[in-house]
Amino acid sequence: MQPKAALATIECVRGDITCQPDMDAVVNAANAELRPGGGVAGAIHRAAGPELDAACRAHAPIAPGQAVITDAFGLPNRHVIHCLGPVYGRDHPAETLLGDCHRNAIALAGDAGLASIAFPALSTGIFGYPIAEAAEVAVQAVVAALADAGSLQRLRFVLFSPDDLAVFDAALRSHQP
Ligand code: AR6
Repeated sequence: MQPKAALATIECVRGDITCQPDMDAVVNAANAELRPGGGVAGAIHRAAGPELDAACRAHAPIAPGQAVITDAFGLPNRHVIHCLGPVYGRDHPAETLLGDCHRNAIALAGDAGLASIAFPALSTGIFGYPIAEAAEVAVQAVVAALADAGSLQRLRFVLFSPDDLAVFDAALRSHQP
């Protein structure tokens, strides 16, 4: 019988998703057309360069909850995994769609044999998802998905503000005492 693989570690840090050089993949809070846009998507496309925009064209458009993987070009990572989170109050059921983003991103990372992945707080900026609700959904989804995630050993949530970091830390503690 194969020994059961050790569970992946999950951590929360304050920082910029474009400055995570020790992660195999970073997740983009994308728009449906996978174009640069603002927030995380703007920062990722600026750091990756125009080749990322060109690579995204073949995959667009995507639907809420969906994830697609590309190379990372100028970013210090191997891949970008682009997720379209739900617009809060418009895309239903928001909790399922936000969970799907995390589950689908982890599945793509596992299929690509990646060891590490970093997520921003998907949907909590321009898309308006309240941070505490989003943290609960995100943490619950990744804890469950990592139990079956093959190669993945490390998962990181990268939060832009100290307040958002505190909220994600609390959600993580409540799921991993
Ligand atoms: N690193 C980490 N977190 C960041 C960064 C960064 N560089 N920049 C912003 N955040 P958002 P969404 C935080 O709006 O809500 C875009 O225009 C931010 O404080 O990027 O999913 C796309 O084109 C917030 O907590 O993503 C879409 O149209 C979180 O990341 C739309 O916005 C997500 O903010 C996607 O909206």
